[in-house]
Amino acid sequence: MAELDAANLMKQAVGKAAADRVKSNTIVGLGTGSTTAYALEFIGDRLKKGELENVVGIPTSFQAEVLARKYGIPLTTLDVVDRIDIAIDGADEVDPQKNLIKGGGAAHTREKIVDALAETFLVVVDSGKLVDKLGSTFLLPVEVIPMALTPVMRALAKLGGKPELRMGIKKAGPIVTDQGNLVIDVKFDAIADPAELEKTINNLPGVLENGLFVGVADVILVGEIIDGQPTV
Ligand code: ABF
Repeated sequence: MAELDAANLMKQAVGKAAADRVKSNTIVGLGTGSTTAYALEFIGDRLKKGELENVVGIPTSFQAEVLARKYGIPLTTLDVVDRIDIAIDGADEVDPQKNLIKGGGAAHTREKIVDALAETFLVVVDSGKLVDKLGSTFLLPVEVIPMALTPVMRALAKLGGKPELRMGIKKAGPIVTDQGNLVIDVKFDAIADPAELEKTINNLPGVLENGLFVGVADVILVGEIIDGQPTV
């Protein structure tokens, strides 16, 4: 097996730390992205070893659903459960108030539903995701229904952003979300009031959800390399 680089060693360490916090007899929100993928793998390992029993997952994306099946995590839906005990999910940026930008995987709409419902939302990131102000390194993703693309792009520009339609591999066509919608990535130079911007963007007709997660995260697990060793 290929050796992991530093970024992946941090992701693996933080994924394991998150999986270790999952308890038996719980309903777990299963996030999206490469860091969470390690957590799902370790949850699957613990289930196989019998360290964990009666854990069911609620996936935040088709990607999470596929990985959960691969790692043997039983799945359920929001129609049949009355709670989510813990959600584990990644982020693209984390500020000192635990506010997040998510949506680099185009899954933020379902992620916000699941993560916000969880009793504990555990965010798994490597240290490169920590910022003083949201928007300083990452573009803000906005999921929009296709017929509203142009008016929403104009409205985002009026709010001071630089909007761009997210394209797929080789720029052959736009990325399409699990809901059949499009994603606009918006450059804002450091977001002064994330709570206000989250609400303002979600009020634009045609916007389904944006990637600002304000006041949703409970615990941030950060993977770092200290003295050459991956540490959480
Ligand atoms: C999802 O995956 C997203 O909301 C976030 O955009 C991304 C983080 O991915 P990774 O862990 O691969 O950096 O959690």
